[in-house]
Amino acid sequence: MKVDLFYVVPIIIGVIFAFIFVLIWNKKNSSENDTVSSRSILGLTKPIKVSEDLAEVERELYLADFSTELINEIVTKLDKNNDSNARKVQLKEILTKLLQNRAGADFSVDNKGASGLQTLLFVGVNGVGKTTTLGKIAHLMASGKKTLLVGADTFRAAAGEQLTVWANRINKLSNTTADVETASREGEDPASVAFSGALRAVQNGYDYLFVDTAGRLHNNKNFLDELNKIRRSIEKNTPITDVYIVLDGTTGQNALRQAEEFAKVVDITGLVITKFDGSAKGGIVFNVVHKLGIPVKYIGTGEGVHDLQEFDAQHAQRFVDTIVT
Ligand SMILES: Nc1nc2c(ncn2[C@@H]2O[C@H](COP(=O)(O)OP(=O)(O)OP(=O)(O)O)[C@@H](O)[C@H]2O)c(=O)[nH]1
Ligand SMILES: [Mg+2]
Repeated sequence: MKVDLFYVVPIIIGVIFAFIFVLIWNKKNSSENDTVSSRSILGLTKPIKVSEDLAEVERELYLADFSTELINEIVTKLDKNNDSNARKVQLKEILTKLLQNRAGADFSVDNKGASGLQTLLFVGVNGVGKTTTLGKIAHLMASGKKTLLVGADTFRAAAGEQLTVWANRINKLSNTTADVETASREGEDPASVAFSGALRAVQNGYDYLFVDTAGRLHNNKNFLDELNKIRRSIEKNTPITDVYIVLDGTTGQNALRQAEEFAKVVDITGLVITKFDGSAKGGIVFNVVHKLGIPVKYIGTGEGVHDLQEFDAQHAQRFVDTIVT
């Protein structure tokens, strides 16, 4: 009996310690996913190398996915006789100016509806990261504010649940209670969900109304008509202050065409480029701003709640400084 206790007691103590260790380890890892500091966009894209040879600079811009139209515009502005250092300075100036004239999130009070409600609508094609971006931006803005997330996406089965997961995450991380409004029955008209969500936000004094929409093909007329209907049904209750088109940064020139089609249906106020942590090339940021004259307001750098870079004039400058080398 004595011999048994000699072995059993240390084993039991060992098991208890191992159990406590596993508990602490799991807790640490799960909270780390939500508390990592935001991943910077700097250094995520391949740099543009500037040399004395103008044709070489042109080639570098092509490789970085700049549109032909924009490359031509840039190259005509570049001084032909510059050495590589002077050319680098000049190129940085041109690119910074392009972005800074448009960059910057403007959440001015003038933008809000009569009740002080700020309404943000998220649009874009399938899988670009609309819901994820909505969640990240809501988290950024929601602290201490009354926030409603509306899922006007009755197209995809789990869309409502995905929004609820985001609301729970936001509530856990910030001092707020983000509520969710989704379809009450399957196949409900997304415009009617948007309508009741907007009405609820106005009647109950919410500060922010975030409206998520289904991914739709940019060239599918029915889907675009439906989006128009969603927009109108919100506007019956409150003005839409921000319309963000979410573009997948890894899709290159295609993202530009998508944005052009969406712009025919809704007044886009800001661009969000996601998946910059993937194979995104720097050119896309400049192409969309150049073509649409709309500012890039955020850049997504991962799947986590903090993986979002606000893109103001200062960030635009730093972004250009790091990609032109
Ligand atoms: N790496 C990376 N993944 C992202 C980023 N943004 C979103 N994702 C991922 O992209 C996938 C699609 O994201 P969603 O937010 O569901 O995209 P969506 O546009 O709402 O999709 P639909 O509603 O089906 O049209 C998910 O796996 C996200 O985690 C990002 O910036 N970087
Ligand atoms: Mg979605």
